[in-house]
Formats: sequence, structure tokens, C-alpha cells
Amino acid sequence: MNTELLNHKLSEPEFLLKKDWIIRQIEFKLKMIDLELSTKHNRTIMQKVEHRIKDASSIARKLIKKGYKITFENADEKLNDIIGIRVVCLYRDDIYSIADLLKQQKDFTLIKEKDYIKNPKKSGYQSLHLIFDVPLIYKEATETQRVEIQLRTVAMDFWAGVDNQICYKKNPAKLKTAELALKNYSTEISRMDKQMMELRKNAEL
Ligand code: 0O2
Repeated sequence: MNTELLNHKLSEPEFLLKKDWIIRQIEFKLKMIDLELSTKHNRTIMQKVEHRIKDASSIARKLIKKGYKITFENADEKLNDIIGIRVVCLYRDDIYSIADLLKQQKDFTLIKEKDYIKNPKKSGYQSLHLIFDVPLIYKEATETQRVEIQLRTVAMDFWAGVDNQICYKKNPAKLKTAELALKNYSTEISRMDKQMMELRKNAEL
């Protein structure tokens, strides 16, 4: 299958409606979680929630990278992040509070958890990734849709945004200096995130 055909399948109304339905379900859950935590701690928790549906060229690239043929079935079955939701908050510990509440949702099945905060990627990338199966019920049928939720601080989001523009998925041979600098900034960001959390904790005493 070529990317054009994949693009056609990914643009079908039923496919898009189902993805949109799941995104809305999750965003409502996140609003409830935000309300619960902000009421409990008396401060704003989530700074930003955004979503995207992966486009055909990005799906094709990832299928090739993972060694699969470019087919609609492989895209739907093998990739975890066709639906991606990103939650950004100020403090590192809020990420884990949100993650705990997401894991408590009876209708969400946790498939995989990747803690790139405790174990940053080689690039320096930090975020907590939770991959869930979320049910979509229509008439008698229940089908599940896979979703990746990325949780990160504002500082981690800043880092990932810059990395995305400069290094991520770019020609590595040309990027040694930028890669090294970003790796160092990732360590700085981690240190700063911890200090900001301590500042807040001390202010709460
Ligand atoms: P895009 O453009 O965001 O769609 P899995 O199949 O779940 O086991 P996966 O998805 O192959 O593993 O890999 P991984 O490393 O968990 O990465 C998932 C996503 O995290 C990526 O999606 C990026 O959004 C983000 N990410 C991972 N590593 C980096 C990095 O070094 N820099 C930046 N800026 N982001 C990163 P995609 O599909 O690669 O990209």
C-alpha cells in the first residue's frame, strides 16, 4: 500500500469520527482529574492539554522504522500512538498524580508505561508515556482504541519542542553539537524541575 492509499483510508469519516470520539472521552476524564486535583491542592494543575491524530506520512515512516509493511491494518494494530494526547503541567509530582488517577479509571486498560522522566532517552527526552486501550461502545458492540498519553512539565515540553525542530528525526551526522547541547539542557531542566517543586513545597508549609 502506498502513502496515498493509506491517507485515503485514514481520511474516511468513520475512522476520524471514532478517533475524535475517543479524544473527547479522554479530554473529559482529564477535565475531571484536573478539577479533582486543583480542588485538593488549591492551585492550577494542568497548563495545557493537546491532541493530534498521526498523519499518513508519519504513520508510514513509523511502520517502516518498526519493520512493518505500510498497510491500514498494521497502522491500526501495531502503532500505539495514532491517537496522541499531551498533558503539560508545572510540577513533576503533578505528572504522577495525574497518572495515578488515569490508571484508576475502570474503563481504561493500561497496556504500557514508559517513564522517560526517571529514565530519560539517550537524546535527553523526558516525559511519562501511558498507553491505554479505551473502549468505544456503539449499539451492541464494544471495540477498543489505543491511545498514547504523554505527561510532561512545561520545561520538558519546551525542551521537546526545541529538540523536535532541531534534532529529532533529522540527519544525525550534522547534529553532533546540537545533540550534545540539548542533552546537557535536559539535565539542567531536570535539576530545575526538582528545584521548582521544592520551592512550591516550601511555600506550602
Ligand atoms: P510524533 O511526531 O510525536 O508523532 P512504542 O511503539 O510505544 O513502544 P515508540 O512510539 O516507537 O514506542 O517510541 P517512543 O520512544 O516511546 O516515542 C513516542 C513519542 O515520544 C514520539 O512519537 C515523540 O512524540 C516522543 N519522543 C520520543 N523520543 C523523542 C525525542 O528524542 N525527542 C522528541 N522531541 N520527542 C520524542 P513519534 O511518532 O516519534 O513522533
